[in-house]
Parts: sequence; C-alpha cells; structure tokens
Amino acid sequence: MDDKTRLELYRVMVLSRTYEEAILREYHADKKPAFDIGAGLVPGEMHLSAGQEPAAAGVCAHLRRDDAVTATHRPHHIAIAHGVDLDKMTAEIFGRETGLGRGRGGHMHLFDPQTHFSCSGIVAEGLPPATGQAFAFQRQGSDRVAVAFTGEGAANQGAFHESLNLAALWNLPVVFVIEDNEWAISVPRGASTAIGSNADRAAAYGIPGHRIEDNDVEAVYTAAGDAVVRARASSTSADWRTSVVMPRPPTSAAAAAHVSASRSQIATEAPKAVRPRAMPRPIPAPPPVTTATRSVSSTDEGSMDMSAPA
Ligand SMILES: Cc1ncc(C[n+]2csc(CCOP(=O)(O)OP(=O)(O)O)c2C)c(N)n1
Ligand SMILES: [Mg+2]
Repeated sequence: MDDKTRLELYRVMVLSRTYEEAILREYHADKKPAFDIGAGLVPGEMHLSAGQEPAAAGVCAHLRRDDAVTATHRPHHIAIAHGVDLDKMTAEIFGRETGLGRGRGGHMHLFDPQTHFSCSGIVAEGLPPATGQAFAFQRQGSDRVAVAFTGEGAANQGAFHESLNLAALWNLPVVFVIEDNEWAISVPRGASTAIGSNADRAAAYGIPGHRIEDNDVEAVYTAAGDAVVRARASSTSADWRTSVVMPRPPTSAAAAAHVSASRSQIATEAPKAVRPRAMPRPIPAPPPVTTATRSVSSTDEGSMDMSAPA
C-alpha cells in the first residue's frame, strides 16, 4: 500500500471518529442531569461506531460515488467513508428541513441519492435492497457495484441468507460486509451464532469467505479490493462473478466470494426468475376475535448504544 492510500484511510477514520465525538457531545448536552432519551435536540437513540472505522474506510476506498451502499442502524462511519455530505447528514440527525430526508428520518434512516447511500434501523434490512440494486446494475450492463454493510447479529436474520443465496445464484455485483463487534445489543456472538466465524457461512452459498483479525484497515482494504474488483468485473465481462466480503472489527473478519457463470446464463435465467406469476389465492379472513387483546405500544425496541464496541 502506498503512503497516499494509507493517509487517505487514516483521514477518513479520523474524520469519522471526530464527527461522532461531536455528535455524542451534542446528543448528551441537553439530556442531563438524569438521562432523558426523549429530551433535547436529538431525541431518541444514537448508535455510534467508535472502533469500527477501519471496516468503512477500507471497503469504501474502492467505491465510486455511483456505487450503491446500504448500511445499518450504525451508519455514520460508512456514510462518511462513502462521501455523504456532512452538512446534510448532520442536519438530518438534528431533524432539520435541510437534512437528507428533510429531518424526517433521523440518524438511522439516512438516504442520499447523490452517493446512492441508504441505511435502516431494521436489522439486516439493507441486504435485499443492495442485492436488488446489484441486479439492476447487472441488467443495465453497467460496472456499478452495490455494497451491503451489516452487523454480525444480523447475519442470523433470514434476509442475510436470502440475499447471499440470490446474489450467488444470479452472480450479482454485490459485496456483503459484516462488521463483527461481537455483540448484538446484549447478546454476545457465541450465544446467538452456531459457528465461530461468519466468514465460514459464505461456503454454504458456494462462495469463499475470508476473515480479517485485529481491526486491520490495510487487511480490510486488500480483501475488499479483491471483492470489489470481482464484483465490478462481473458486470462487464463474460465471466460473471459475485463477491461477498465480511470484515470484522475490532478483530475483523472478511469473506470474499465469487461464482462464475456465462453471460447468457444470466440473460436467460434471471428474467425467468422474476417473471410475474399469477396472483396467489386471497388469504381467508381470520376468525372473529372473541377475547380481549392486549394493547402494545410501538416503542423503538433497540437499546441506546453510544459506547465503543467491546
Ligand atoms: C428486524 C429487527 N429485529 C430486532 C431489532 C432490534 N435491534 C436493534 S439493534 C439490534 C442488534 C444488532 O446487532 P448487530 O447486527 O451485531 O449490529 P451492532 O449493533 O452490533 O452494530 C437489534 C436486535 C431491529 N432493529 N430489527
Ligand atoms: Mg454486532
């Protein structure tokens, strides 16, 4: 790696850390003396990414502004690394009209058409849209790629496996990145996940996996570079390849994957798979409710998480 690239990775990581430290100060400023999550300029939850900057910086360094990125409820470092406008993102976090979503989305629901960046508070929600965007890029014959970031907890969600399966089956130009901070709120990875490394799950879809330890930004950069090159080539060459990458901070893991098929296979099989089918039969009406139902309030279920990952 040359010094220019190394310096740029460092710049992105420092920018991300200082940005989030500033957000944290403002977030806390008017919630005292007793912490009131609903009070202040930024009411609600705040999910920060201290310690996870290498994954975002190392992967996004390979992307262009017209590549699509989907992120999680912990999105700032990825948005910064992909070049989302800081003023508009900050305005969104503070609920201002000048924000990316006119202040309606908040910090977990950033959407930026300029850089094709989006994120969601629904765990694993970003994977299917990234897969869909990759499908569109493939159909358009462009060399754009999509990258989906997700947490290691999200790798147990159905959408994760459905997306990997379809991406591998159709050889889509999409890269999946798992940021493994070893916890999903209060659940350690070992209590939720049957295998030690999510990178090994790539094999279930016929795609190689690679795990990066020690939060090594240069190792993430190298692994992601291979995957993005494969993904980009999949849209332009006759040798179609899908890539799946899984970095893991603080002891990072990365998985890279590729499958090959001919262009004609994609051209003939992909449309068949999405051809509209006959409408399913209507679902029968449920039986009338005879007992009183408990009312449930619709509070956001995630925890406030402002600390550095363990
Ligand atoms: C579909 C869904 N289920 C549950 C939640 C509640 N929830 C919010 S964050 C979180 C844990 C996510 O863990 P991980 O994917 O490891 O991401 P991390 O917070 O560690 O970055 C959960 C279960 C949610 N937001 N969406
Ligand atoms: Mg996690």
